[in-house]
Amino acid sequence: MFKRISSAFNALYTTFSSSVNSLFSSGKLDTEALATLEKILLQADTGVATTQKIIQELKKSPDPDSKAALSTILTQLLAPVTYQGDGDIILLVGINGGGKTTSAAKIAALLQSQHKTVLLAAADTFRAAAVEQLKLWSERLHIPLVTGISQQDPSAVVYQACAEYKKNNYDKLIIDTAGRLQTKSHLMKELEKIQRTITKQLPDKKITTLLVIDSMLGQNSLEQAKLFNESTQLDGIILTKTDGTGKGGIVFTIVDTLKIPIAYVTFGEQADQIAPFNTEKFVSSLIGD
Ligand SMILES: Nc1nc2c(ncn2[C@@H]2O[C@H](COP(=O)(O)OP(=O)(O)OP(=O)(O)O)[C@@H](O)[C@H]2O)c(=O)[nH]1
Ligand SMILES: [Mg+2]
Repeated sequence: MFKRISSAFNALYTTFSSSVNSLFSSGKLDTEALATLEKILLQADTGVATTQKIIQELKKSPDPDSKAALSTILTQLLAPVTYQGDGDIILLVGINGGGKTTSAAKIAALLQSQHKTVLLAAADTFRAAAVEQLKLWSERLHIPLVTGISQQDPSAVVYQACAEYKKNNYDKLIIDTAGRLQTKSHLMKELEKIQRTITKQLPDKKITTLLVIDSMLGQNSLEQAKLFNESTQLDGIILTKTDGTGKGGIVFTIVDTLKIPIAYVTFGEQADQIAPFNTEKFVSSLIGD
């Protein structure tokens, strides 16, 4: 399990990587080559503002023709925001279909493989199927799960889960939430209530709130992230479905624009298809050494 970290990044960088490498192999980066690089960055979903920043930095670099210069610029762009690691309580939030429930199971499996005791909580009481989905994972992975009944207040499930977590001294509690409620403000209020419930129940525990984003949504994912970031304190992002994109540039846009670190990258539908994000590894996979 969990030996596939490189393949997590593979899908994100392959197109980008081969284009960048062929560009630098021709030696000098003239105006035309810089325009091509700009195009490659934009096609990889880097976004206009961040792309401009990268190109400007490269022009200013004493050695703009070297891949090393680009590598340094990209690393520096990501470096100021690094993920501080998982707290005791991991709360997954995001728009419906992004991959919250699957990511909850994947993180639970990853932590379990590190010999941590894990409790899952199904706080998406909005849809009965959502609870069933997490229940299946819980059975498959042999990880205990706290559920409520359909339409129950999600915070009531979280309350129960916190009590169970405390009582049996678990290392980690992972909470799956709903992606869709009546309105966006309902959703945000619900998340605030869940966070308040945890803080009240477990005042000494560190809560990590992770926004789950579908990488296939490209620039739209940035809009989603902004929306959540406005009303919730986010500690990191889980970028999902990287197996379907080839557009690793979104990583730079998210980090550069929102200053939120990428915590995990997920790919595929198996429990072990998740990798902690690592800046150096990501940049070197992207443009080679
Ligand atoms: N290929 C691929 N599919 C994924 C990945 N993560 C999740 N999925 C699939 O995407 C779909 C939605 O995932 P869920 O985990 O149910 O998403 P969610 O955010 O919980 O959705 P809601 O509960 O509706 O808010 C499911 O079919 C998952 O199997 C991934 O990393 N790669
Ligand atoms: Mg779900």
